[in-house]
Amino acid sequence: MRMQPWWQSAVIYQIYPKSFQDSNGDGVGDIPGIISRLDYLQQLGIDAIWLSPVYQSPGEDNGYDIANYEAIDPQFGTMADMDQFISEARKRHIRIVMDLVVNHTSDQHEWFLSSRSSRDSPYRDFYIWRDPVDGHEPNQLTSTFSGSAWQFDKKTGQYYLHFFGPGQPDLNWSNPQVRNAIYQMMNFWIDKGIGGFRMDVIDLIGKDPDLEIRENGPSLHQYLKEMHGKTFGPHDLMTVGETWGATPKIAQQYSDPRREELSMVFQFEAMQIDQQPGKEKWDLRKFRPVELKQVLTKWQEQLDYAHGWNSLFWNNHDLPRIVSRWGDDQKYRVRSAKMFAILLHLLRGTPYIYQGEEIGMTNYPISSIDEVNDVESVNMYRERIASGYSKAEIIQSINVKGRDNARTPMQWNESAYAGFSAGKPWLHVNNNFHAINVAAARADSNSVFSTYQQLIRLRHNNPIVVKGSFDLINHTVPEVMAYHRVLGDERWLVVANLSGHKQFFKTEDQIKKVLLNNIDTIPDDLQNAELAPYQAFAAIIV
Ligand code: TEU
Repeated sequence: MRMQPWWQSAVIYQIYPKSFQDSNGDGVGDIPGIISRLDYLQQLGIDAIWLSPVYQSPGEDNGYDIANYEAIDPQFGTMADMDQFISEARKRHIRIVMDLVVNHTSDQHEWFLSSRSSRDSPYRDFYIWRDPVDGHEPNQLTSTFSGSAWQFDKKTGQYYLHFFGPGQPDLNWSNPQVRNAIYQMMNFWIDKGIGGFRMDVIDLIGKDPDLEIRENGPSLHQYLKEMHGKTFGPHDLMTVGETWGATPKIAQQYSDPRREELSMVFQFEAMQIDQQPGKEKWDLRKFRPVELKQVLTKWQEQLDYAHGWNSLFWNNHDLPRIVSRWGDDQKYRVRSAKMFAILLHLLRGTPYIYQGEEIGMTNYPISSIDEVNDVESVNMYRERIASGYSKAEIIQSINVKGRDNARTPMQWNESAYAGFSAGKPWLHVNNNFHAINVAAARADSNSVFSTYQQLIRLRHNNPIVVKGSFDLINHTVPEVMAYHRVLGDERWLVVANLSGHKQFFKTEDQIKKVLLNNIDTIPDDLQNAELAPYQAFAAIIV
């Protein structure tokens, strides 16, 4: 039988380096800062760190625009710092998963500088250049960051493709030279002893721009198999692809080990239930717990876990904070943050924690566009003002969905700038840092942090969390999600009230031992129980 890979029982912690810990007072987080917090992460209990980009970059999209894959941006430190980080992490049994942004580079990458310099450049076909059609863009493809995906370049009289900002030209994956250059670079990092790769918008690399095919293009899986063979395949690494367009069937294609592609993918179906169907994330729609329950269940049931794997997450650097988004970040902040943690971490798949989630950090509301840093929100604001939306409406969308919500500096303690930096941070610190910070959470045995710690321990110590089957309990009110995990004779029950109201709950199960809860009182008669607002618990049952 195949050995259980380490990443199936692992919990991974995402660091957004710009906002994690500054060590030199310039207001920007850095690698020495991260090293100084490794003991904290070890106490939390995580197995690996997904490190958002630290490569050399002009920073138009906070590092997702890479100018040199084999150099560290000076604002984050040096390659020596990076090597030290990898080895200090290893001492604590923590692996480093690098962010691999290879759908595009920065327009400052030497490949692009050469590519745009002349039609005869040896690097011309590293990118996607097309002639104007009737003096206009070659077709209707649009950028995720607003406007056309085509940018005209006067010097050589052609357009280049950019699915993100114009400073992020798309690489031409149909060119074998591009693929080999990327594989070489990946091997550079593998040789440094990293733990794997998180692959940015990997479902775009098989694109066919002439047919206006963006994600899940015809060559996608072929490229991933090739990459597997030429880079991480023979090593014990984990890989997770960011795939906004994955269905359970597609996720299976990526993650079935027999296909030799990736370990798992991030899929975003649940993250889109609060937007209007067919519209953008800014077009808000009310959160309905029953829809979340349906989507989570669908993925638990439809992915064949014997031949595939899923990831579990509420948050990342592109998403609003879960406790503000679907919980209650005021009166029930602690309780609802714990409820979301318990609900997610006892599902099947590999959980990811985004920095600050483990202390229940919240969104940062703004009142004017001047307070916004993120390129996606800024461009959307301009575009929507031009098409007649009111300022108030747009600001509301940004407050609910904007990416800066998750990017405010980590709140470590009560000192100036929340202990993040000695100098003025690059992005505002949330004013609630006096109440919500790591020091306060560590001093309180009932904190959100301690719930995350316990959940990680439960996963490490109980194969049922990793391997047990999942069965939804069907007969619940729409606001309650409850499920069983079963492995051999062992049976666990997990119950979560996703609403801020009392709810009734009923099951024939009898509790043998309570494993975890977010309020002191567990209903003693499960045949006719009343759950408090946002109540959640996990128990071994008979
Ligand atoms: O994100 C992919 C992406 O499409 C996001 O921009 C996301 O769709 C958006 O926030 C939702 O509206 C990845 C990175 O995670 C993101 O930070 C980068 O900006 C993007 O790729 C480009 O590299």
